[in-house]
Amino acid sequence: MYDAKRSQVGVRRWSARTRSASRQRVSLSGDVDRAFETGEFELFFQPIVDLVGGHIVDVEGLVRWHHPVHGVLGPSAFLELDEGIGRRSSLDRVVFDQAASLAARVQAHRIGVSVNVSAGSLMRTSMPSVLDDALRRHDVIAQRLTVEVIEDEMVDEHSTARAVLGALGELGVGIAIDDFGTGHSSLSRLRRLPVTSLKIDRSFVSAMMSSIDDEAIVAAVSHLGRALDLIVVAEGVEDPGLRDHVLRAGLPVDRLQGFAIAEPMPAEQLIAWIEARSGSAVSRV
Ligand code: G
Ligand code: MN
Repeated sequence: MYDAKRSQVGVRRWSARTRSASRQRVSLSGDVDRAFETGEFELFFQPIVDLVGGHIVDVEGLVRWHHPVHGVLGPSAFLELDEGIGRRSSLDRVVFDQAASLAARVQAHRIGVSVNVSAGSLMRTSMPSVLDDALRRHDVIAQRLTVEVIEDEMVDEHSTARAVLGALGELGVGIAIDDFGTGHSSLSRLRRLPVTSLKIDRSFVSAMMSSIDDEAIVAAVSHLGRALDLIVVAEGVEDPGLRDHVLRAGLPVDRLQGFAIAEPMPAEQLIAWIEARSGSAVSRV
């Protein structure tokens, strides 16, 4: 009986699906070097609008890998792998460069760009200068760029991460706590670190129209953000009625992001989206 159970577990562990997943990981890992050489990583951009006016004020850059065989892959398919082999610094370089390039094109429209960095990036003391280089090359002021870090990765107990965040703060780039409300948060961390905005996790935002509890969490977090003078972003806006709902409830949310506003899109499509909404041209350079 025990043996049978054990072998069942064994069968499940080594199912065809798992094997093909691990084969894919191995093959992806071998593909990463080529991907950097041939420029297969592309930053997509998702608009972030201000609550009251509905104008685009920022975009979040989300990396995609145009894999010649597997198609378009999101970060969950390759970030861990990239981290594991210590190549995240190359990915940061690509991401910062594409983010700064777009920021240069949209800065006349007063639109900023946000990028995601991982715990691994926060452990690299060279990261702020890699970002600074990208900003200088594209002639973008630091204030136009925001670095997003998920709550649990903002380990201020670790002196390297704290120094890196401090250096980013000194550069003048914004620092956002991403997916706020899902991690192990120390509220005092919000005061100690040079945080400038707080993104309320999409699980609360997407459920707030149908759940009083989730609305209570969004209300509490947004009031906390406002009290600490942070820009409060609600991410995961999937219901077109959410904007009115938040306005009626008088919640101190500054910005909205989500599929109900726009999905992540390539730079050229974003430029067209901005031009269609603003009626004015965006730099082609
Ligand atoms: O962890 P972070 O907030 O950076 O994740 C951004 C991810 O959320 C992207 O993959 C993006 O495509 C996705 N996303 C953006 N808007 C929405 C939304 O309205 N609903 C859901 N479920 N996901 C979204
Ligand atoms: Mn993010």
